[in-house]
Amino acid sequence: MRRLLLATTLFASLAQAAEPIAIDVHRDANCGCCKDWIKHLEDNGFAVTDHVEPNMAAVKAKLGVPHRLGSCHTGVIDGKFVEGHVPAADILKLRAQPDLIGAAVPGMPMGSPGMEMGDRKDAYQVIGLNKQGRESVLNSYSGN
Ligand SMILES: [Cu+2]
Repeated sequence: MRRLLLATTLFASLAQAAEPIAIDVHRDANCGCCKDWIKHLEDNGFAVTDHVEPNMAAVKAKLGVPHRLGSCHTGVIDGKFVEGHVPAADILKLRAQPDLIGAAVPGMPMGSPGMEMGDRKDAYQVIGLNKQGRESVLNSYSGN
């Protein structure tokens, strides 16, 4: 009986750990790399609500994404923006920092999630933005 209870408890906590993380993604209808990024998120435990938008510039302006940090798609999680090809692990970092209003991988660097091009890798950084408009480096990836 005791063993059964333990097994049940263990199963319950595992199920909880596997709970998907909800994120909204706004993208243009014809954006292929956006779909590949969504796939990357889903493969890493996110539940994506996909929004096809006629005007991404308007969406970015509304969500407070600065022009200099712009990329293709824009995600929203816990009210924070996730701009461009941000790796799933760095979205978790963003969530853990209450002072940040968003994170971005500006442009479309080769080798970032959803931008795989064989072995080609650009160096890129994940930039965090705080309420005061100050940027910080959340993570750095090296190129080849
Ligand atoms: Cu892209």
